[in-house]
Amino acid sequence: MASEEPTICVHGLGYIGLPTAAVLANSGYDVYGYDVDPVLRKRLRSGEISLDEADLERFVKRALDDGFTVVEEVQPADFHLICVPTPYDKDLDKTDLSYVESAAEGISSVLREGDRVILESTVPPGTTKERLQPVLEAEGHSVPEDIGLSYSPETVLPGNTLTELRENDRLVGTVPGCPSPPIVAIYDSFTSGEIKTTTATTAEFVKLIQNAYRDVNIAFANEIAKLAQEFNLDSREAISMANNHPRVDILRPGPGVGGHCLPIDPLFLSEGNDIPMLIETARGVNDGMVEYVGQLLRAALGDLEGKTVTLLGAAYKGGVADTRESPALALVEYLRDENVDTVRVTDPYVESGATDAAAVLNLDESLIGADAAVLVTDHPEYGALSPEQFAEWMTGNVVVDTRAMLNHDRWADAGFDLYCV
Ligand code: SAJ
Repeated sequence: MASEEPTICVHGLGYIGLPTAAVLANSGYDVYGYDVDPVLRKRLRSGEISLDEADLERFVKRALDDGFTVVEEVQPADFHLICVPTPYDKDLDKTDLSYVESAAEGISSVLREGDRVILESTVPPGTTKERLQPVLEAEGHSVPEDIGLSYSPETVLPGNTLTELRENDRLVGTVPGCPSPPIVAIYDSFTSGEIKTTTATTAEFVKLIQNAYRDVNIAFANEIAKLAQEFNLDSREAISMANNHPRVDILRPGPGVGGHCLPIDPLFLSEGNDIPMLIETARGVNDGMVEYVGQLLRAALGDLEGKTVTLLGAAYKGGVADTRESPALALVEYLRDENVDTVRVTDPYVESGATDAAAVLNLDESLIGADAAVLVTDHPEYGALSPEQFAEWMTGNVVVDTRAMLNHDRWADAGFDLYCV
């Protein structure tokens, strides 16, 4: 370990803080990691790490053996990196910034002249300057005179965290008057991507419009899928051909948009005020896909009452175990409201008991006696599902493929009626 390197304290050891601490330690910094959860701290210290991504887990384990220390109390450090959750309270129409503020209180108690604080959590524009700065200044320090303050959003794609942490371009936004080069040097030590500098508020805004853009693009793809069905056309083939144009890049239709980012971040832009019409409509289109899938099922099965329906996938997208805001769980609720007799869920990544919405069963036990199966999550394993095996387990012959992963002819040959979004 190069002891002349600055020290860094990472606050919040979740799916961003933990890998970020690990890449920083790997770059030669002395890194302290602090999380308010004592059980998590203890587990991490005993090497018990369970992350969705195997390569990431190995990488974090190695860092914990060398350069990255999980600490019981916030430590003084040259740089403080805040990576805590910022949930959105839909009842209050407000972002819950309490984790950011309590991390800032912890930091302010150990702040020294010349230290620098960087916020990475997704927040409404203006948060760094208007909410974080006053807490840091409560103990007599002042930004930018003796403390540096910046915002640098993480942009990693869950499922590809390590690669994107080390390769994505990075935005470093500073509060006016604070120099950006020391912060740029930190990110430059581990990313091969380009680092651009701006103001903290612009960087906060950019993070939100990136996710809102993706949400709107997927909503467009979902609308195209519905339109294509009216014309009896294959929407994926049409989108793929449209994308051959050098300035067209439409995303993929599906059962709706889940995860903690795309469905939530657009709300940060307005916080209780009128959300821009296009963004709000896109949210409605994507949330409405669950009902569209329900209509496909109804068209295939007739009355849904008394039926048994199996959902393939509980996670919000393929290859991850995260069920937050998952379209699958919204579909469970929708089908129950439609008086479906039994809704079963299976998922190779999600542990049984991981969600309150439904028990997660093994593939075979979820399908025995089912009238219909709905492929909701694009887990790579689902491309290899066997229609002959399904025919043995299921009572009915209806399959709805919301991700276009199944080979239509093969499933039809095995006697299935296959419906696709
Ligand atoms: N989805 C589709 N069609 C597509 C792509 C995605 O229906 O063509 C669905 C997915 O199935 C999923 C949802 O959208 O339900 C979101 O998945 P995602 O892979 O698009 O994004 P996230 O939420 O996993 O990660 C996003 C990323 N943002 C952007 O690409 C602009 C990631 O880079 C961010 O770091 C992350 O949000 C975040 O933390 O904000």
